[in-house]
Amino acid sequence: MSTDASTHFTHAITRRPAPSITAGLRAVDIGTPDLALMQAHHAAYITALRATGATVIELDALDAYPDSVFVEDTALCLPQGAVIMRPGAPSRLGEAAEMAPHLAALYADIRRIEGATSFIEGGDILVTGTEILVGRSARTNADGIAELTRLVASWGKPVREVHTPPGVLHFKTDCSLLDAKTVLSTPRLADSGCFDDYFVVHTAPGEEAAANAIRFNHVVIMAAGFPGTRAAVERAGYRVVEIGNSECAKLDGGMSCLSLRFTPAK
Ligand code: CIR
Repeated sequence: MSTDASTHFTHAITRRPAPSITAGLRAVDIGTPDLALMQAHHAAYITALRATGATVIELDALDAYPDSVFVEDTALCLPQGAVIMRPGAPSRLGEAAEMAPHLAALYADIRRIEGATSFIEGGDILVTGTEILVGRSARTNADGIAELTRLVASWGKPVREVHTPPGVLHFKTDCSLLDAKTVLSTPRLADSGCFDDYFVVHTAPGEEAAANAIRFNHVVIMAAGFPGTRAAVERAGYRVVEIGNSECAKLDGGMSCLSLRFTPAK
């Protein structure tokens, strides 16, 4: 496995799930999340991140924002600096400003998506070894992508716009980076051709929900319960850690959504 900056990080930020999580956004109502079980899964997730040697910052719950446990959507963190997003879900817009001071404490260079018509969420952004893929979705629009492209133009990786499959919340709902040039993807997303320049490990049939994983230092953290996909990732040479995701899944959330992962510039 490589030690590329796109897969190796010194820091992660998480936020504790709030009691209001029961009011979190969901595409289809398949049941109310159980806060206690979500807290247990969240604690196991943080333990897995810390076990890699990273510093994990745990922010307090924000009851005013039911989806605020899904911190990934609030920012894009690159080695050179961080960009504060403008979430496309109105109930989540204020979460970005809540994250900004925590990143400002770690990064000298903080930039912001500010345009009134610009919307973009971190779940639509996959940073690989060579580029920044941004999926247009119900949450991320052309103006948001254009603004991000301008903001990161001097940071070394080009932005490439891609498309999130219809009915899928975020681009990364359906894919994850395994190493600088290798992705885990659902066949429906890979079939769009967006990963033609990458090695692709496919999710197993019926296990599309396993696609949202994270490569974090020497491990791949995956949602529990997808044995076919786990086996494919292990066959490709990766060490897998499984975390329960039953409660976040009720809100269309997965492993990537629960953290910002980064190595801040000094
Ligand atoms: C939402 O609909 O915004 C949340 N219920 C789930 C956000 C998941 N975030 C992510 O995939 N990055």
